[in-house]
Amino acid sequence: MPKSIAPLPGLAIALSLFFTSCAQSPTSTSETASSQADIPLGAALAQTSNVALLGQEQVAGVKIAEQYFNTKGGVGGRPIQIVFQDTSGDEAGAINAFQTLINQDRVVGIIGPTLSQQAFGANPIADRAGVPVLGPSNTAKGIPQIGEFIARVSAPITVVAPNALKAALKINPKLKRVAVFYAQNDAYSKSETEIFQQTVKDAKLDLVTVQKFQTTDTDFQTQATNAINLKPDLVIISGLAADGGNLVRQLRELGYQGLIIGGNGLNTSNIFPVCQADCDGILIAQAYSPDHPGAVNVAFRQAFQQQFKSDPPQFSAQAFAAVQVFVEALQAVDQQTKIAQIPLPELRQKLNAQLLKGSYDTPLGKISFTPEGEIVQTSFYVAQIKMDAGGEKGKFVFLK
Ligand code: 1QQ
Repeated sequence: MPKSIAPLPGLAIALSLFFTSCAQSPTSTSETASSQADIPLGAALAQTSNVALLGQEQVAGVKIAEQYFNTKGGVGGRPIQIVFQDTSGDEAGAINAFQTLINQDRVVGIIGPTLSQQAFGANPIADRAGVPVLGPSNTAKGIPQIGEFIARVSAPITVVAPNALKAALKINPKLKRVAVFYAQNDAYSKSETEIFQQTVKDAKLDLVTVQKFQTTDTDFQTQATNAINLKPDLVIISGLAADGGNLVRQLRELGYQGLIIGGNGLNTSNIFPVCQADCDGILIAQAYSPDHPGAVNVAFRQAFQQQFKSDPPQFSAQAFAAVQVFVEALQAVDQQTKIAQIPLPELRQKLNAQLLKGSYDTPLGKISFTPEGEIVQTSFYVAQIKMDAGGEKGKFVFLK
């Protein structure tokens, strides 16, 4: 039996700090977005379930962006209105949220969903309906290829994840034996572990074991013991926040002392209440740094700090960037033809074409897209979690 299974004590409190209910839907049934006061932009994110540990950071980023761009005049003087639909943590929830946003809320585009696993279910619906989707955190292989209306602001695992291994080798150049864990019921985890395993082999390290689990698991004693028996000096985990945090904790409780790399699903301070002091030292690759010097990032960081008293995390920055891309692409469309005069299906089409053409100076740095909808981004980082001795407070320290 596990000694302890973290009951996610932080989640209820953390969630209560956020606005978790759905925004009012625009009521207009007009064919254009013109009779609506504001321009409706959809956000299909996980606001409930364990996946809200990740989704709540996205909601925060989207809201800061909404306020920021509306203060700057929105689109040709018209504000945008973010319409939130909670996807919860699974595919069915994402599909429902997408359908509501497309058919009922009549949004111009959608930011979401939170997980790649959900994107593979929901994105084809938007693609068929001709509604542009920007994935704020979908990192698995194959996301932009879902269709012509699908793009992402979240760099793929292939370019992000290997940086964490490089950082681990810098900290411990002698490390040799690597144990890999991944959640086999999750698309991102499966995609990320492939890259990690290949990177381990390319670095001529020994991949001593590959252990599988489910994102719903809470007891990892068997897999952790199997791995520890093989004396790894590096453990790499591709899973989500709750399961990943519990796995870290149980590895440490069973005596594992080597380095740990966490994948993108562990990339949130919401794992701190789960693994507490045992979170200390986890290495996680980052597609965002709060220190990025661009003016938009400085403003974003300041707004985030004011509200949450901490630096913005990657998921919030990516969500902000997704709103920014939509707003700036809408502005470009509006300059050609007033968007109030464009029927919604045509507006969605024009918006999709425009957003793929543009380049954007975001908190993530300068980004653009390939014609297929893959993000083009240049700056990546690695952070290490530092916990205080009591295990209550922690932070992500960016490595040089
Ligand atoms: C994906 C991910 C998640 C861990 C982001 C929340 O990277 O599902 O693609």
